[in-house]
Amino acid sequence: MKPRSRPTLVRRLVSGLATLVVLAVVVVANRPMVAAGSEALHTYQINRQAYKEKFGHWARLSVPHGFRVNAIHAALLHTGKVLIVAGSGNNRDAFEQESFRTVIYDPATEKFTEVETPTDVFCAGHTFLPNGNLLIAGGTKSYEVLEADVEHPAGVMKIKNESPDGGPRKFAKGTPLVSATGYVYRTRTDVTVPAAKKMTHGSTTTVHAGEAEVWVDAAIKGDRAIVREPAQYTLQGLSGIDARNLYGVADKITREKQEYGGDKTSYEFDPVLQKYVRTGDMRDHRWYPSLVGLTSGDILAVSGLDEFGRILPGRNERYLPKEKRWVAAPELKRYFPTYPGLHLMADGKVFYSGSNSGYGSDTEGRIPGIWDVKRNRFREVPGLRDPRMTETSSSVMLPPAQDQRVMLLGGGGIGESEESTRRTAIVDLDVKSPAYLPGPDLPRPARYLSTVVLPDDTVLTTGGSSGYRGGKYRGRERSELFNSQIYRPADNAFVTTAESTVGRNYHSEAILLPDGRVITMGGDPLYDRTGKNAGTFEQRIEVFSPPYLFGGKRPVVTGGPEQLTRGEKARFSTPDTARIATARLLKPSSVTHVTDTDQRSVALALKRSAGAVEVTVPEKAGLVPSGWYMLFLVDNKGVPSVARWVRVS
Ligand SMILES: [Cu+2]
Repeated sequence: MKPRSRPTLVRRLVSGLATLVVLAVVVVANRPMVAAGSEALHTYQINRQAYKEKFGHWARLSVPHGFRVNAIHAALLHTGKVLIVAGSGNNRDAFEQESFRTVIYDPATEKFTEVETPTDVFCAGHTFLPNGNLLIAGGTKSYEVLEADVEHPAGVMKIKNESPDGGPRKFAKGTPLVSATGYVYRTRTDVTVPAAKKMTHGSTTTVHAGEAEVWVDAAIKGDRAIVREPAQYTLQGLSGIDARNLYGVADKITREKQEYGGDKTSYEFDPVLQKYVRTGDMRDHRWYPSLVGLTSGDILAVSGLDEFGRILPGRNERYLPKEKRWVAAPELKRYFPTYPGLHLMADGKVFYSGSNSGYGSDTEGRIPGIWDVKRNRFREVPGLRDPRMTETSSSVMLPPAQDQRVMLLGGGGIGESEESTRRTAIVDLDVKSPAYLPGPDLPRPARYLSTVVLPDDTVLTTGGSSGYRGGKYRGRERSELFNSQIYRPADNAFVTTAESTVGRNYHSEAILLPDGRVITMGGDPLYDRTGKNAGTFEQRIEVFSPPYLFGGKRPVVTGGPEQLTRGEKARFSTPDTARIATARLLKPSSVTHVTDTDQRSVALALKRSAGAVEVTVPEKAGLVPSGWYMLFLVDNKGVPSVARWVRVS
């Protein structure tokens, strides 16, 4: 739905008067109806042109029944369509039935399309490649098992093979291993253990055992088969030399909670074919990784839980787009919590804002800083207020990217903490000793805020909740936030906008559309309104039209090249030359868990000429990474054009 054109004055007066008459009748004649009356008044208010001009307007998107999915991931493709990925959508039944969902929404035609989803990409990481494909890596290999549901003691067994001869050894699912005390544990899946490796240094030869990890579950229920210390286990049925060479070791076998396990599958999603195209697998399994593009053109995958639900101890890896494969990056070993908020800087370094989705250590990897990915050095950035509340916070590179300023917003305490903060903070990465400085407080404490860079150099913040996953906060059962606001970097202040009508917490996202509107999706409350039963995933979609869409006639871009080159000029024709004030390249969003390593707005130097503007693309790849962008021309009242898609290299 496009924003409606301005109705005539007469029509506005007539409809306004009619509503007022209805209201008066309702209030006077029917006192118990006053509440409904105030709702009608609210509806009247928010639909007034003057209101929309000041606060913008929210509208519900009608989604055909078959296309309602749990929007866990979303990205704007260069075809102008919105990729909405659920995978199993945080739904155990869907996971077990291998019902993985992806839909594409086209805002231009309002049509939805289903896309075949080969594996469970739920909780993968993603970022756009220079060719416009969306690299999607990782996902879910296994669902969590809560402590109360763990009946059989279980643990990760490392099966070792001391023999360099006889090649790799395969053990089928259900293979029994026996403890010294006689308890039996069975492998949960097939496992292949490589042969030992012989290493010769001069005259000495050493043998390095081959090893592979696998989940094992005790054959009996209850606590008796729990083992709390590291121990060795024998593989039942082996004899002679095999029994000596092949055995299991485990740190512990307990009835503790089993976390979600990561997957190592990786795809390039092709926006034109609308298809997942498999690439080489990742080296590690990753659940909740962040993917960030580097100036070299490589993509870095950082953090995540491994296939056994353990946080990766700093093992990161690189994707080589030309070869479509992943390689280990031991030179970039560095520990981060899951979904770290990473932003590529103009000089090629990577800023870690401190935003994250938790898991792992409560203290390690929580301090924001600048990561020099050439030397693997990390320089901490001090000054953050509420430094213990970075989990579920959001961070965004403020517009324009040339300012090299990142804002961090809200966040909550570690894990299922009920605490959250109103704090925002801004760091200027361009100064000699970057430090966070306080920004304006949010109207309310907030986690999971969606932040969207708009073409007029402002940032919309919407959604979120004060409590953990929309739940309890200071005595209330529900804590979703309906207030939205726009941050104006020029004034360092928030201005209030219209309120959304759908609450969104965990697993929600918002992205800028090429027509200047913002689409919001998702929300995954832990509990329902009573606070007692499981919550249901929010499948309704809303679209926000910012005030600038009611600010008058939009400038138009009528022609120009599709290909732009860094450091070079390009001409775009427009009948609105005289009033064009700025030109911006907006990198399309690719967002999950309020983490978006792509989103940024790059200012273009602008020269007006008759019937056209000439823009200059900045030179630095750290400022304007290769890929597809939306070119917006913005007039002197802050009204943006509809975007034109361009490809920068
Ligand atoms: Cu999640």
